[in-house]
Amino acid sequence: MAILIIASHDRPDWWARELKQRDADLDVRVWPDVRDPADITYALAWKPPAGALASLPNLSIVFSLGAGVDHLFTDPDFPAHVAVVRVVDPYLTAGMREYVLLHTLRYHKNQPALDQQQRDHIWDDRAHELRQADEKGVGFLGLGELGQACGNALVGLGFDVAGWSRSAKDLPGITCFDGRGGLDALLGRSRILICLLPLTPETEGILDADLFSKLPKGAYLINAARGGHMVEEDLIPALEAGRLAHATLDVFREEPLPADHPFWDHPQITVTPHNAAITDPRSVVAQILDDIAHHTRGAALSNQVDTRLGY
Ligand code: NDP
Ligand code: OXD
Repeated sequence: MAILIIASHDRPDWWARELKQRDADLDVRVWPDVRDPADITYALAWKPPAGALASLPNLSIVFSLGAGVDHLFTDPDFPAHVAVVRVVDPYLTAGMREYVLLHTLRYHKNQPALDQQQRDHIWDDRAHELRQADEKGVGFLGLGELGQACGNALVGLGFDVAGWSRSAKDLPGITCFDGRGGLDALLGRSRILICLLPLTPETEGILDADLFSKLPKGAYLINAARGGHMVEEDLIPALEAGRLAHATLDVFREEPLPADHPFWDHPQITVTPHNAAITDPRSVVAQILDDIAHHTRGAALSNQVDTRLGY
């Protein structure tokens, strides 16, 4: 049994070091140093090159090094028989909760407009509508691990929180909508909309002009999920028409965001470099080794992805 780390942009040596610290006898290899491909039974992967996983004949589990798994399924040769496990981790959840609280509160307190007032040397403490947290509808696209954790934190601060998911839910303190039929109702009450959906064929391009038109005028958008959720050409027209007031984007169709991309300099857009929540190998390696132990005993894996649904 050998473990292959195949994550060129995600600190592969750190993952290798953490694995070896837990068990010095593990046979850990770092792509492209595979040696005999038949030795590899487990892969820890983030955006692996297309065809790389298919070249490992005895691969049984791929551990995504993030919560999302879309980076695996874009490979047309992704081996269908292989189990996929994703990250669900308290530190990752805390990171996203912090990001969502930071940017939601920034919007709630009108900070982007106040930043502009400062640049213009304007002292005006009455320029913005007074709306309390419980009068501020915050809507989540996605009510999974991250959407629920962030939603609960905002409920704790007194916000009027709602969310939308594929299957119906009943969550204390959160107004729940589901399915295509529930989306418009969620949008209509969301002054701050937060996308925490997985990227799948159903959710690709969901953040488009049509969706923006269903939000209250002057709504705020936070996309911390995937760049593929956004129809990028639709964003700046919606901001400039006042349909949206501001957008905070952590994820982009092309990452790193190209230096000449119009989002960088737009005054109504905040750009962060896909760091809303970062997987911490010190915590996640233990789960991976537990799952390998479960697999060896024939027991169920934790956080296994439904490959038919794609998340
Ligand atoms: P989960 O799988 O736990 O939750 C996904 C949620 O989306 C579920 O509520 C699910 O519904 C819902 N959903 C999926 N498809 C649809 C659909 N077609 N229509 C309506 N709802 C849908 O994922 P996580 O919360 O753990 O993570 C969400 C995403 O966040 C990840 O996939 C990743 O892309 C992104 N992410 C970004 C990070 C960053 O740093 N920017 C860090 C970590 C994650 P149901 O509950 O019914 O299944
Ligand atoms: C993730 C991510 O999916 O970092 O965990 O985007």
